[in-house]
Amino acid sequence: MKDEKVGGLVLKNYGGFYYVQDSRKEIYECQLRGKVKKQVLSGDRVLITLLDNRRGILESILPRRNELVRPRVANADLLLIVMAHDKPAPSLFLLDSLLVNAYFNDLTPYIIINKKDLPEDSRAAMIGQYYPRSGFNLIRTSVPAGYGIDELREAIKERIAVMAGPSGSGKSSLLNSLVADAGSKTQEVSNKIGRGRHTTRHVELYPLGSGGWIADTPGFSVLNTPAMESQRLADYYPDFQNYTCACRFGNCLHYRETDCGVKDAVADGRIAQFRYQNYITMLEKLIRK
Ligand SMILES: Nc1nc2c(ncn2[C@@H]2O[C@H](COP(=O)(O)OP(=O)(O)OP(=O)(O)O)[C@@H](O)[C@H]2O)c(=O)[nH]1
Ligand SMILES: [Mg+2]
Ligand SMILES: [Zn+2]
Repeated sequence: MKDEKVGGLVLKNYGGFYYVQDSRKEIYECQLRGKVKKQVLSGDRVLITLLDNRRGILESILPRRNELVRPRVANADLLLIVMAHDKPAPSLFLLDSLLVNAYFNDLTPYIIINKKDLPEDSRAAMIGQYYPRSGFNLIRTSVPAGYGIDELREAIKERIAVMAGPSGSGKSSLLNSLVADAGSKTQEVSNKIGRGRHTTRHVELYPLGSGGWIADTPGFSVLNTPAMESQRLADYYPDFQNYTCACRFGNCLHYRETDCGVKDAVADGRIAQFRYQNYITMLEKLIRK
């Protein structure tokens, strides 16, 4: 046991300790070795020296594959974009912004349409019609009916998932039904954090009994497009890629150009009109910058 080093995953930072889970699912309360200067994030893969009584010393952080700002998590694999059938009605612009952010940060997005037990708003119907046939992952869920939870659990297996979406769409409720079997209890993430308040946020990764981890995030309604060359934006619209070969110009922005394969696809409904409009809104913001 003495001086044995093992690898693990940081689940949370709380009260000055880091809680690190090893491959056998044991959780160690760790103190930070003084020489570690970088900020340790939930999701970090680390090396720890084991002490007695499930304690340890966090020795070093392994290289990160990505690092999100909101929630502040390292090494996330999946972005679960939670929208509701209704209450609140989905925002198509927020959905497309979140998709761009997911691809930009090298996350696999899953569109989760929750509250399947409620009648669907027309925007929820538009999402259901367009995205699955255009190759996006989409799962419908209902927390009270227990619908779709197993499918969601299967998607998260062995991966680190973070959630995003408008306030009230059911992110915390989904998280609670996913982790119930792991015996964890989630606290409500406060929505009041932010503007003018200096509260430190403890982002916690909750292990699922079936494998994988999930983090909650308070809801929000707007999100910036990541800073990039306007030319790059279409790279983060995978459904446009089948049509760009028909653009006359190699550097086509699919904007004011003539002979544009993307605009042709919009004209005959292969790309949804609203999706193209959201692209143009983001593009114009990038051009103006
Ligand atoms: N009918 C129905 N209500 C749901 C469902 N899931 C969640 N709710 C309800 O929707 C409300 C909001 O759920 P939350 O889980 O707090 O939503 P949230 O996305 O975490 O919201 P924020 O934390 O504010 O971002 C609660 O009253 C839930 O009980 C569902 O599938 N169907
Ligand atoms: Mg919540
Ligand atoms: Zn084009």
